[in-house]
This record gives sequence, structure tokens and C-alpha cells, in this order.
Amino acid sequence: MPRFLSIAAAQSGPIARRTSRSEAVSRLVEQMREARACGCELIVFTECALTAFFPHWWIDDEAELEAWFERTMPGPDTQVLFDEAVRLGIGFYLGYAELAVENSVKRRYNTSILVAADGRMIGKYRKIHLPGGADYQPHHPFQNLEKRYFEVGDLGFQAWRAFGGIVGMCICNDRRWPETYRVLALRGAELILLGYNTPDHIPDQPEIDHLCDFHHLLSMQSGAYQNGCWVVGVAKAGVEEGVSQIGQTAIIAPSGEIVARSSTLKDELIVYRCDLDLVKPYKERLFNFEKHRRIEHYQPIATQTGATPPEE
Ligand code: CDV
Repeated sequence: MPRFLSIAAAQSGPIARRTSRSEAVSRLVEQMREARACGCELIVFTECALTAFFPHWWIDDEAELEAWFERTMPGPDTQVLFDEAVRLGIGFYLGYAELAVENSVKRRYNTSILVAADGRMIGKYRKIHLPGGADYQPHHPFQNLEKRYFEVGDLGFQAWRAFGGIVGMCICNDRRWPETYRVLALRGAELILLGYNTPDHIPDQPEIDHLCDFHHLLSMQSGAYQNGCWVVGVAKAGVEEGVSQIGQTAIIAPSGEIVARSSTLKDELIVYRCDLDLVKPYKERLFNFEKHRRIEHYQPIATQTGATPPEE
């Protein structure tokens, strides 16, 4: 019996620095309506979907920095997105910059949430793999200051029973790490949702610029195949405040095949009717972890007879 779930991947075009939250949210609402009109039950937005990707520039002033973050979710500007989701009967994944106050301490995270069609918060994820650095790079045409502006996520990789399957979340750079998919798959994930802001130029490694699209798709396709999962990756694409970012929003089947892909660098919706049962041939056979993983042989090198310890 197929388990169909119609998913929309809502690529975002650039969001200018001066764009207000309510303007950004109205673009998301527009895409949500379009997704529902296509019969989708779930829409996936990108990483930091409510603003320009501010880690691309240096911000000294604490108040100025905090203005990029959401203190509550839903909040005054995002409530309309939740209301529209409930009205339409569609769930969503949303990435945003989160300012949390925990035990009277302010913490900043790069966060995503999964919201049910009735507006209920199903789960939250805080980005674990933060790329870039914490210092200003004067010779770079733009910065990547995620290590300065965000703390490493403290919620781990979780998967939730939702939308008729088991759904996991990650964010952008996480998609390049095999352990992201593996931990999610070990938790049973059948569908992995992620958003990304990926420049098409790597300032300190320009020699691999031409491989940006390839490495992006390679990571998601291998993650999907080796873990028997659907993967939905959604871009913030195009030239945003002088930074050119890749598109290549994609829906990938558990076979590793791309079944839908964006063709622009603008707001663009791609839609696919995913059969969640297509995970079965992989999860039950080739990549049946219980039967075929050889965890007992994956010891650290240093504990194997005669082996040299790994270099630090
Ligand atoms: N937002 C990101 O995490 N971007 C990184 C870039 C900086 C390499 C990525 O892995 O796509």
C-alpha cells in the first residue's frame, strides 16, 4: 500500500536587507496558498526564511544583531503564517534565527520548526554544524559569521511521527555530514527536511567554486540513498545583498534520484507526490541497519591490534 504525501519545496529568491518581516512572511503565505492549490499537505521553507542571511555581514551592535532574531514562535509577524496554515490545512517546516532566554541567559540559535496542519508545533531543531568562523575576514567579499552569531544546537537530531511517516529535520551545512542522515535514520526518519543558504563562491577555497551545485546534490542524494530516506532540500537562491547563492532546490527519493528540482533563482515552488513506502526496499533490505550494519567492527583504530592511534 503506498503512503502518499504531497510535498512542496518552497525555494526563496533573495530577501533584501531592508525587507520587513511582514513582507517576507507574505511571500511565504503566497507560496503556502500555491502549495495547497497543488494539493500539498506539507510545505518546506528555507533556512532563515524570514530575513536576509545576516551572517554574511559583520554586526557589532547587540541590539542591531538581535533585530534579526525571533523571540517567540509564532510571534507578532509570523502568527499570520500559522493562521493561514490552519485555514488551508497544510503543515510546514520553517527556518529562522531564534533568540531564546533560558534560565535568564540569552541564547541564539539557527533553528527550524515542524508545524502540523492544525498549527501545533510538532518539533524543533537547532543547527548543529555551524560553518564559517567567528572573526571578521577583511579580504573576503562577504562574511560567514554563523559561529559568531549562533550557538551549536543543543537538541540533537530528532525524528517525529508526523504526516503519515517519520520526519527528521536538519539545516544547511548539516546536509554535508553523513552522520546527520545516519543519526536521523537510526531514529527511524523516512523523510528529512532542510533549508539552506549556500553561496556559489567559497572565499577561502575558490578552486572548488565550480563544484558547489555538485557537492550540494551529491550530499543530499547519497544521504537519501544510504539511509533509505526521502530528502527535501530548499534554497534561498539568487543574489542577495551582493552574495550570489545557489538554487537547486530538490526533492530526492530514497533511491537517491532527484524527482523534482527548481530551475530558477527566484521564489519557486516545486511539488512532488512522495510515496513514503518507497523507503522500504532500502530500509528493509540493502540498508537494513539491524541485519547488516557491523557496529561491533567500527572500533576506533587505536583499539585494534597493532594499529597506530589516529592523529589529533
Ligand atoms: N548556511 C550554511 O550553512 N552554508 C554553508 C556554506 C557557508 C558552505 C553550506 O554548507 O552550504
